[in-house]
Amino acid sequence: MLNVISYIGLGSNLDGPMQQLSNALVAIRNLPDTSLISSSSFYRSTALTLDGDSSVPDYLNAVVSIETGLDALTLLDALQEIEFSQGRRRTGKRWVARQLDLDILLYGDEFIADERLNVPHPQMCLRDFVLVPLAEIAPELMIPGKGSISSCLTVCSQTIVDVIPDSA
Ligand code: ROI
Repeated sequence: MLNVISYIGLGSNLDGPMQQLSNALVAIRNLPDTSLISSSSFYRSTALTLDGDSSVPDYLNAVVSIETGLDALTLLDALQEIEFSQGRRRTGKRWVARQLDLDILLYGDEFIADERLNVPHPQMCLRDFVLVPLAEIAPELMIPGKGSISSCLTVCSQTIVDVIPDSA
């Protein structure tokens, strides 16, 4: 049963980001009870870091929308399994380079506050590497509790360097 529209943010800056994102798209397509609705282009972005460390490699970012019958925590489990299968090991450290990050940005219009999952993603409106690809696939989307993408874009980080043409 497919019913909830969810938006997933993808990011990678380790071990072949282009291939990481491409493989993740295939894996998301193959999730049970789920269909991929749309995927944004890939965007190269400078790493947002805690201390502005400029030696951190650039990221590749994208956003996809899916329609899914999985509940939010089952979806999270499935996405973490994809991250793991693509080499990601959680060290407990945040802000470190990673092979693959798959974040549930939105799950329908639900607000979720769980120790494993907060939706809408708490930082999504502060990050242009989320908002710019999201605006590409859903320009009219209203973010629950935050408003329009364009209003969020006026106050967020400026990391996007360029769009990779024909990458979606
Ligand atoms: N910076 C960019 N540009 N893109 C990301 O996906 C990303 N992910 C992260 C942090 C460390 C916040 N920086 C990022 O988790």
